[in-house]
Amino acid sequence: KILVIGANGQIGTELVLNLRGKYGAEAVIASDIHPSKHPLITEEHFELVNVLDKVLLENIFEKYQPTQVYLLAAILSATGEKHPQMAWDLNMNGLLNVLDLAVKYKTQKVFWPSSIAVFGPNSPRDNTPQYCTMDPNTVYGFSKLAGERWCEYYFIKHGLDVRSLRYPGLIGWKSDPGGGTTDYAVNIFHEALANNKYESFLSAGTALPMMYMDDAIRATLELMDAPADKITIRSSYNLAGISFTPEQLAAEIKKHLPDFEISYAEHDPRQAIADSWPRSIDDTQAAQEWNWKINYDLAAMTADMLENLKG
Ligand code: VAH
Repeated sequence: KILVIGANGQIGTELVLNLRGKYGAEAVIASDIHPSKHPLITEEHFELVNVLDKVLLENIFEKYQPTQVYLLAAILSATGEKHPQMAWDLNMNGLLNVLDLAVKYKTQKVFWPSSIAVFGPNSPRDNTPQYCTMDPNTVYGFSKLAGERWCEYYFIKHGLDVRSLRYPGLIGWKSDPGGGTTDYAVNIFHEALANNKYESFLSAGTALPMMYMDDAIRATLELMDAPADKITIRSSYNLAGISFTPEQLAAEIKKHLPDFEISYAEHDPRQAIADSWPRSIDDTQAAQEWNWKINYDLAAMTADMLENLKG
């Protein structure tokens, strides 16, 4: 059985759908703290669980003896700044509960997402390398940095085969993002189609590393399928996708919706978060060690998003 914790989230939803497509619905147990509202994820093969309730979580491990666990439950950057203690507690103790139970129940592989949010104001801003100064100043960012250290620690001390990717901002149409700083790049598509306009909470020139969800899910499955001896990084791999600004994304959307207009809000707290992150990422190791390569550039992503969202 494969257990996906955080199945209602932006990534969790897509992972459940993809893993069930690959292994069959009954092979993938979806779990989250609330029932699923997604039309394709019913209460069948679904367990209500709070990843912070270790006793309840252990019952799930006992019941399903999962061979793989994907932990996607987390509080993202913007929400984390509104509720710092809650973000630290969920992001850190949720991970520690899963790592501990994965060792106890001999789970073969664990996936845990890190983020480009582990970099900070003094990290190189362009083509940010795998190893460099990392001084994240959001709770989300340093919870992910600490989480990377714990993942590597459990690999070294317990031999746990835990694998991780530093996801950029992810853009998809099957699920909605929640509480992130990169969410503008998803919201813009919905509003462009509904109202032909969108007010961006990030300034026109704010470049951020981004990736189409199809690429991010494929990267995850390719990493998880790679032979263990090919994996040399047990903290988390840099993963580069596309890098663009709200202005560039708006211009690409206008190629399909000529009347679309973007405007820019001032003084949104998410601007400071975005300004502390890299503009682009270097993912040489992922390319060399498990042949990572993206399929979707900005034009292809925009066309696919609009095609699938226009209904
Ligand atoms: C966020 N979507 O905005 C997440 C992600 C790199 C950004 O970690 O917080």
